[in-house]
Amino acid sequence: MKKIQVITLFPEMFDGVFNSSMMWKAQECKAVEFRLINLRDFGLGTRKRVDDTPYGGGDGMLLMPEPLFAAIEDAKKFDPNAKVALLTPKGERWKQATAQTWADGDNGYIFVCGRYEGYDERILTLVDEQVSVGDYVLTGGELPAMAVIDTIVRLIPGVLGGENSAAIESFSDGQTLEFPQYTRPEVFQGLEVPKVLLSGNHAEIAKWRKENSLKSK
Ligand code: 4HQ
Repeated sequence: MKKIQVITLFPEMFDGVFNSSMMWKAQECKAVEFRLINLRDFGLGTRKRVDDTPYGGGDGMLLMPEPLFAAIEDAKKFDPNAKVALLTPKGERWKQATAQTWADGDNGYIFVCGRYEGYDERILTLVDEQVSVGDYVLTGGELPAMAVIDTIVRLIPGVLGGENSAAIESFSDGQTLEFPQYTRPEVFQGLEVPKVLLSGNHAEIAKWRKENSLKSK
């Protein structure tokens, strides 16, 4: 069973996502175990402080090292072999092929979701992987973590049905995106389904689909 832990100041953001059908099924069939860690629990002092101003001046606040180190230590106690993944726009762009590697491996993951203007750079001494979901700036690492976790969990063997996973395999080489698809009705608001798809000619259909598959960037 793959252990996926998330360190965040907003654990409630994950409730809907972790209880959605695919994620729920993944936990039900013991493919994955989620653990949410509230960074606030490791805050300093009676005010449970987690952020402070940057040395050298500048706008905004940074996550302090002490609460993050303590939260990661707690996560490692639960799963000693887990890799620590930090969500950051400076990270390597998340790809389907990486999702496959992380789903296949035996180790769990600890996702660290930052807030504010970032974190004290010394946190990087505990980080194994820096991941970005794209070249834009979000308010926190929570939405990227949810996207990344979703891509991993659905690839864990047994999470999606047998027929499904076979279908995924043929299109998750990380290069090919899916061809256009249609369902009933044959004509909708004057828009027709391509004739070849109604032909019953499987060779022609396969050829059409190949020609109409997108190459990802
Ligand atoms: N963040 N891909 C967390 C991102 C981001 C991204 C900005 C991460 C804010 C605090 N994370 N900090 N893009 O925009 O992963």
